[in-house]
Amino acid sequence: MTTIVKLGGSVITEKDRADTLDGAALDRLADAIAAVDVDDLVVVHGGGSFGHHHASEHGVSKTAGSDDAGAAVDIHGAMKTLNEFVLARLHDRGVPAVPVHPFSAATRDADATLALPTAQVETMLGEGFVPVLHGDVVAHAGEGVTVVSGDELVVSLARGLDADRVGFCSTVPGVLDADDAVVERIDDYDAVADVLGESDATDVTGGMAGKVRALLGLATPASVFGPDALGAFLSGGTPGTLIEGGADADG
Ligand code: IP8
Repeated sequence: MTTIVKLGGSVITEKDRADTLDGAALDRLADAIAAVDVDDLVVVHGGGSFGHHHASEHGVSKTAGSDDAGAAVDIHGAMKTLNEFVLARLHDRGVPAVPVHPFSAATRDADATLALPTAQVETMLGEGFVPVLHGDVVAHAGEGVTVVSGDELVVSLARGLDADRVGFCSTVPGVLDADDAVVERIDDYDAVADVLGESDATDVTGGMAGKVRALLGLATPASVFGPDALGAFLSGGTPGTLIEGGADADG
């Protein structure tokens, strides 16, 4: 049983202050991960005030690239720093976490399609490690480097590893409807398009609409939940919103 969990960058960092960890929040998530013995767990984390701050300083996004090596190393370096914080908190609790840096492994082709080889992650899982990936920059044909988000990595890993469960630990307790109540289950984008807002801008900034659409394209069921529910998810529950595209939707 392979489980992939994404720790949102806004959850583990202080989004408004550059390069600032929310250590207390990360401690609580690391506690939850250490408390449940999940077989074959892959962790992915976002950029928060580390990656996004440096990416925006260099004008780099998922679509706007840079061929400046200094910019690439700066953004990647900020993400490696955050990754080291995550690893350290997991190690403190005995979780056998090891880093995987997407910049060294993944690419985007000229159509912006992401390719993330998974043999390394699979071998790590087989050896009992918990691979910890992160949003990063990747070499992008014709663009230099662009940002790869943690959400994109989760979707790619879910397909590549044929994962059984995917979880997004986000700042909100799930996908919210117009009254801010958590939508329990989504199996059809049109049914929730109104509350999610159907704008391209939302997608580019990695908002909930783009996330839901991408997750509906997966054969793997995905849960979106808040930080307090990470333990419940890892224990096999479905807190927050369950997004199920269906068995035919293998993308
Ligand atoms: O927070 C972004 O990852 P995300 C990573 O998952 C960078 O969107 C480098 C900005």
